[in-house]
Amino acid sequence: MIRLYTFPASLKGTPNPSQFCVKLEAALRLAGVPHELWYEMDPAKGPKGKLPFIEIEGKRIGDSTLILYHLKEKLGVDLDRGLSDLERAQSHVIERMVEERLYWAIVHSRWADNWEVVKAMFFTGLPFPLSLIVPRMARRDMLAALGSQGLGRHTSEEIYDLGARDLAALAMLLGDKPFFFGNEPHLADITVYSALINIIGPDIETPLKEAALSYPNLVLHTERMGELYAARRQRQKITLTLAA
Ligand SMILES: N[C@@H](CCC(=O)N[C@@H](CS)C(=O)NCC(=O)O)C(=O)O
Repeated sequence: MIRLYTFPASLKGTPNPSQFCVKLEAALRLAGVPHELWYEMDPAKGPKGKLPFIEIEGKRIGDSTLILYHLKEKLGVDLDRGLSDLERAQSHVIERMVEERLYWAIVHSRWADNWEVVKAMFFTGLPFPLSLIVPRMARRDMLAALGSQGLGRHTSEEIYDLGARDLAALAMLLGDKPFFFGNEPHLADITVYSALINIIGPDIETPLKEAALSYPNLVLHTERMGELYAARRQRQKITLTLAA
C-alpha cells in the first residue's frame, strides 16, 4: 500500500494548503490507486525536503511530478490516457505554467501579503520561544525562495498582473468544455484544480482570487473537480506523524 505524506488539511476552503499535496492526492483518488494518507508537518522528512512525498515498497519518493512518472512506469497509472500526443504536450505546458509560475504568485499572495493568515495556519501551538523564531525563519526562507525564483523581484502589482494573465490563458484554453480536453478529467484538470481551489477556496481576499472569480468557466471547473475529488474519497487512514 502506498503511503502518501502531505501537510495536514489546515486551511478552511481547500483540501490542503499545498497545491502539490492536493494534486497528488486528487491524482491517486481519480486514478483509483489505493493509498494511506499520513499528515506530516516536516517537509525535511521527504527525499526532496518538500511535501508531498510517498513511500512505496519501503522507498521514499519526492516531487508530485516525479511520483506520477514513477507510478506510471511501475503501476501503469496514466492520468492522460486517451490524449493525443499534441494534447499530452498541451497538458505538460499547462502543468508547468501552473506549478512554476502561478504557484509563486500564490506564494506571494500568502507569505508576503497575508502573512498573519499563513502564520496562524502553519505555526499555531508552537511553544515559546519557537513560536517567535520558527515562523520568522520560515517566512524569511520562503521570501528568499520567491526572490531566487525571480517573481519575488517584481512589485506586488506586477506579480498579480502576471498571475492574472496565467488565469486568463487557462480560462481561454478551457473555453466552454467541462474539462480541458473534453468530457473527462486529466492531469491538467487536476493540476489546475489544485491551484484554483487554493486561490478561490480559502477566506483570503487577494487580487488573484478576484481575477479567478471573474472567469465563470474556471469557477465551474473548480466546483466540478471538487465534486469529483470528494466523490472519489477512499476509506482513508489519516495518521499525523509526530516530530521525531
Ligand atoms: N515540485 C514539487 C513542489 C513541492 C513544494 O513546493 N512543496 C512545498 C509546499 S507547497 C514545500 O514542501 N515547501 C517546504 C519547503 O520548501 O521547505 C512537487 O511537485 O511536489
